[in-house]
Amino acid sequence: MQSIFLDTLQGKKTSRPPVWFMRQAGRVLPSYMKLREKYSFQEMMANPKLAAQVTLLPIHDLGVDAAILFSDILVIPEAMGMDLTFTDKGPVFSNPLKNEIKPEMALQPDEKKLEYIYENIKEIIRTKPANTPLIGFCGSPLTTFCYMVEGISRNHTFPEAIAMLYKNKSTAIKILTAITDLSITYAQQQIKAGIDVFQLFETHAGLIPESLYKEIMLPQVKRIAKAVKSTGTPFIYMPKGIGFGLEWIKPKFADFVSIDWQTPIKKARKAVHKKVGLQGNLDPRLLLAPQAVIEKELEKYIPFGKKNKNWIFNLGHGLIPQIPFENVKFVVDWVKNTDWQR
Ligand code: 1CP
Repeated sequence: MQSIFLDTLQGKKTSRPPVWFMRQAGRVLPSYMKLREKYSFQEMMANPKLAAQVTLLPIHDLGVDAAILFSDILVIPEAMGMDLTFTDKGPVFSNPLKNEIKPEMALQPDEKKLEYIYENIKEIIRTKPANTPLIGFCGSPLTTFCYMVEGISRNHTFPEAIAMLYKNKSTAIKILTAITDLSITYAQQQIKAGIDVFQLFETHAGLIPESLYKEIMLPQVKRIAKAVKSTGTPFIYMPKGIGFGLEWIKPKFADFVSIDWQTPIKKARKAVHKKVGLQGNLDPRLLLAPQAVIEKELEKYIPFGKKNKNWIFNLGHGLIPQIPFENVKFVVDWVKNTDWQR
């Protein structure tokens, strides 16, 4: 049996859309929370057996059509020499770049610091059920840069990081280039270790004007995309808040684009090149509502799913910790059992 997820990515006709969720391997799973009582997030990432186990929890517990590597986008700054801790309030860097006089000089990229992740990938591949595709990922340069400059995420606005793009553009570009260079090596090594698909998480695309994104960020993002696509690995781009920038996404750049919950999926379909597939875009907060309310919203996707075969069911952003496991499972079962009339 082939994978419905890989078939869809390759443009084949399938009886239903494949389904997986961003942040599926985390706090909505009771099995994950049980492991977290014993181990910290960083302990689990550093242990190939635990990292593989957590990566595969959503396959066993939810029945999703793909696994995503259990890791974090902030391993790139860590491999550039920044001291990172995952606290209950989120990730924190002890030495944010905003405190450095010459921030570009403070970074010391060391690709060897990422090697443990390739070992985790190999362990996942050894232990995963047959035909379970594995998604590898990294953060997009802007999103990674925001955390590196500010050190923490305060209301997701990152004013000092964004200000640096205007006040100290050449320094910002040097940092963004260094992030991109290491991300390219990282993506290539994930592919070598055996991932099937690569997703680039640009959570904070909507923080800057479209023109600035196009000028500074897009060239870097395209370098990562090219490095991935040149290996024949499907490339999914998730630019949350990109707005009209969806029009830039052509097949040469990305195979699929993940649509945020702000953008109506039908409008996204019109904006994005027709040969680029879509992923998305249910509002994760809907999953806090009763199942009857969830089902009504899900039904609205049927006409879209009937017409559009190059579509992967997902959320418009990651699962949030408050969401009940039963509601996540309800969505997976609904997508799998609905007659999509294809
Ligand atoms: O305490 C814990 O158990 C740790 C919680 C946690 C988990 C499970 C963090 C801290 N990261 C992760 C895993 C993670 N992060 C994955 C793995 C697979 C999956 O389940 O999807 C992925 C793909 C990420 C990516 C990530 N990390 C992004 C981009 C995607 C997104 O959701 O926007 C971002 C912005 C981060 C930073 C981060 N790491 C962790 C937290 C709590 C945050 C967000 C901080 C913030 O901005 O508020």
